[in-house]
Amino acid sequence: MHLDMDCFFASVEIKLNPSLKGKPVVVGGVNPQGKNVPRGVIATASYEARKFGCKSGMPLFKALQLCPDAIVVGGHYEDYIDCSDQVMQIAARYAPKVEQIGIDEAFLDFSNTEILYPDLRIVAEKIRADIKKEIGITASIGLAATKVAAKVGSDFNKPDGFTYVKEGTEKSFLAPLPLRDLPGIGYKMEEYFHNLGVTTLGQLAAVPFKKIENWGKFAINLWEAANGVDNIWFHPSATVKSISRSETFYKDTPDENFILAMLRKLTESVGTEARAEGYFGRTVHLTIRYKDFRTVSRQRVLTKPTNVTKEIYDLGEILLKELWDSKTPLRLVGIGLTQFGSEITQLSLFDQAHDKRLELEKRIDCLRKKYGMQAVNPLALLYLDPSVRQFKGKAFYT
Ligand code: DCP
Ligand code: CA
Repeated sequence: MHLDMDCFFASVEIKLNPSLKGKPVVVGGVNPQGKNVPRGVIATASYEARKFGCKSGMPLFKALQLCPDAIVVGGHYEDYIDCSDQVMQIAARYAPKVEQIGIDEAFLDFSNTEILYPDLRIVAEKIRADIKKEIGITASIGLAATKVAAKVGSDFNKPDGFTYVKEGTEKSFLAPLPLRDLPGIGYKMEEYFHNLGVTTLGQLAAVPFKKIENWGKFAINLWEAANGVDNIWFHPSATVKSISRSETFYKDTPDENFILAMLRKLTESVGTEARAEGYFGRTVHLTIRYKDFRTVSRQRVLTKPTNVTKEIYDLGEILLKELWDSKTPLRLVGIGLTQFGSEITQLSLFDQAHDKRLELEKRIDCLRKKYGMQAVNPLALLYLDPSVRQFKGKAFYT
């Protein structure tokens, strides 16, 4: 199942100021990473404004040309995060596994829940109703047996829509749709296929594999997706290289210091491996598991690729605090680093703090190699063993 909020930032702005309801609204201000968007570009538009052609990424002046009556709002990033958290919490009420892939969207995994939920269509409608009632904004859901069909399905009846793609009909559901309805296809790729006479997903799916093979890896992925089959894009942790660690606690605990210390310990291990392999990750993902085994994860892109433990941890801590209410006992925490690229040395020329920290951590790596992982410890690890005895005679750093 794929859940996607409708014109998300605009919906939150309308919730904050209900007098905007029913009006054309465009949002300026910030992007999904909380950064200011380039001056004058809109983040999204309400569906009333979309009727005039306004859409994400469009320069504001152009949006106002198309829709002179549009009301420009924005900047309430904290509220977008709050609403996002509430949405994900509602999803986690029903789904055993929630894989959040953006600020306003997630895949909900209902594998092996047939006995609990004989009809997932009812569950989808319950989730949408809960969101509407409790948060006051609308969501669209696509329900399908593959992620690609679910994702395209959630866009199919927007806004406030539900689309059910019966198992076995993924390919025929996708067939009449234009190429751009597939996530990941940019206008350049679309143009490339148009020149070959391929404009719909059905036409793409019908191209013989032999031919697709010659067009390269990207085309193979698209072709698989057009055939309704999940490809590498939809298995981020399974097929793309990722370094991750998780640990189930000795007993469930709501102790924040303990959980943060565990997160730090796990991140030490992730960072050490990334540095040893020479990998620089672009995305940090964090997972928590509640005592009833509900598992929730969230990921975010770093400002620049890194393998510095402290930088990975700092983002992990932010994600943990966004995802967890600091009260409900947890049984597991996990952190991972993905989306590896090559070393971007030029970047570090401008960032002395990053360089210094990397130098420190590399020295610690050397000490640990010689004297063992426990030889040098982050101070926070004391929370894992308050008796301290285990750490006697060891070195600490923060
Ligand atoms: N966003 C952004 N800049 C972009 C695209 C999106 O800042 N270029 C932000 C604003 C969106 C939010 O991320 O509200 C979610 O993005 P979506 O692509 O899901 O778009 P919307 O939720 O706005 O619209 P839709 O109803 O089509 O899902
Ligand atoms: Ca959305």
